Amino acid sequence: MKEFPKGFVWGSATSAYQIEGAWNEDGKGPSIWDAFCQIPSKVHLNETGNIACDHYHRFAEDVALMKRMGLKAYRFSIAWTRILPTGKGEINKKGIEFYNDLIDLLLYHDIEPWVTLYHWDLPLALQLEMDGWLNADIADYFAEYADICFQYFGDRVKNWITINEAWVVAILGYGQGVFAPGRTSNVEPYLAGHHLLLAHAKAVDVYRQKYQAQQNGRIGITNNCDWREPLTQNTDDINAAERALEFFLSWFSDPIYKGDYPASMRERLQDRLPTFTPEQQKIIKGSSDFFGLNHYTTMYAAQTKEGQKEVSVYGNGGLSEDQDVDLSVGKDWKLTDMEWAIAPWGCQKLLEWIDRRYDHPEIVITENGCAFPDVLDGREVNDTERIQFVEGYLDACHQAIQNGVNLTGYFLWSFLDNFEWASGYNKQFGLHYIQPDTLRRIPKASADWYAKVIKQNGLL
Ligand code: PNW
Repeated sequence: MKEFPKGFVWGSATSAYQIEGAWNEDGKGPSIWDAFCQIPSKVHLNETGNIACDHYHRFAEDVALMKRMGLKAYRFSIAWTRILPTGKGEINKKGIEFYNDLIDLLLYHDIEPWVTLYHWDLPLALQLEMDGWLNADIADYFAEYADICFQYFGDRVKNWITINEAWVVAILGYGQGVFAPGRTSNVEPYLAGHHLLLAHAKAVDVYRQKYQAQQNGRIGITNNCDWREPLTQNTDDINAAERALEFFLSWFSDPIYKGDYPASMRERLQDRLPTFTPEQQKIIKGSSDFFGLNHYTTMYAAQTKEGQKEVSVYGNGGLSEDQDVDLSVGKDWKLTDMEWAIAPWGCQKLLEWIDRRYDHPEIVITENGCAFPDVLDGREVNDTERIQFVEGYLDACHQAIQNGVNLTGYFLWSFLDNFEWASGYNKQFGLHYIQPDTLRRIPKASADWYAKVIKQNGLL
C-alpha cells in the first residue's frame, strides 16, 4: 500500500461553463463562450453549454454522487456572469444564492470547496466593450468581481484559485483562435497573458488586504503544463526542452515566484513581451500561497532544424515558431481520446522540475485525467483504461513525494463527462457518464473501484 502524506487532499474538478447549463436563467448574463458556441463550426457539431450537465438545476444530486464516491474535496468555478451579468455593476442575487446553496451542501457533506474565480467564461459585455483580456483595465474589473466573491463566500471557502490556465486563455483564445474569443495573433497572446497575471495579482492583493486575516483561507493560481522530454541528449535538444517548459509554465510562474518573465522569452520575443512596472512586480511576486498545476501529457522536444517551418502536430505547443521547438510523441506511446500521450513518468519529472526551479513550493495538482470513449457494460462503463491511467499518475505523484516534492493534493478531471470546449461532448473525461439529452448519470467504474483506489493509496 502506498502511503500518501497525512492531510493529502483528494478531489475532483469541474468548471462552470462545462457543467452548469442554465446559460440564460435567473439573471445570468452571456459570456464569451455562450457567444463563441453560436458561431458555426467553432465547436464540434456546433454543440453548446446551454444545458451541459444541467448542474445548475441538479447540483444536489451531483453532490450526493460525490458523497457516495467518498470525495473529500471538490473544485468548481464560479460563473462571473451569474454574479455580475455584464461583468461589473449590480450584483445578481440569484447567482449568489446558487453558489451559497452549493457551498453549504458540500460543507454539510464534509466536502471541501476549492473555488476557481475564472475558468474562461469572460462576461461578453467586457469583450465587446473593451476587448477583454487585451485591455489593461480588465485587471481591475476582475479584482472587483473577486472582491464580491470573497465577501459573500469567503466565510466558508478557504481555498481560492484566481485564474485557470492563463496559457490556454492566451494561446488558444488569442494565438491559435480555437477557443473563445477566437483570435489569431502572435502579439496578443503575450499581452493577454500579461493582463491575466495582473488580474491575478490584483485579486490576491484584495484578498490579502481585506479578507485573508479574518477568513483564514489560501489563494493561488493554477497553471497548466505538459512535460517536455529532450528528444536526444544533444545540448540543442536539451535546451529546446527547457525552453519549451519556460514558454509554457515559466511564462506564468516566473513572474509569480521570481518577479519577472524568463530570460529566454524576453530574448526571443523582445517588445512583444510586455514589461512589469516595479509596483506591479511588488504585488505579483509571491502572489500564490500554493503552486496549482494542471497536468495532462508529455511530448518530446527538439531544436527546430534549419529551414524547418514550425510546428507541433497537436497544437498544444503554444506558438512553436517563437520557440524553435519541434514536438513529437514516441511511436509506441499510448494515446488517450484527446490524442494526448499517457506518460506518468513525465508527471514525476515535471513535479521535480517545479520543485527545483521554484524552490520547493507546495504543489497541488488541480487537474489530471484522461478522455476515453465510454463503453457501456450494463449500467456501468467498463473503465479499465481510466483506472490504469489514474493508477499510473498517482504512482508517479507518490514517487515524486518520496523524492522530496511537497505535493499536497490531487484533483481528478473531471467529476462528470461534460462540455469539452471546442470538442463539444465528443471527449469524455468524467468519473460519471452523462448523456446530455437524457441526463443520465452513471458511475464509470463501480463504487468498489473508488473505494479500492482510495484504500490502496492509503487515503482513508
Ligand atoms: C483543461 N492544451 O484544458 C481545462 O482546465 C479543462 O477545462 C478541460 O476540460 C481539461 O483541461 C481537458 O482538456 C486544456 O491544448 C485544454 O494543452 C487544452 C490544453 C490543455 C488544457
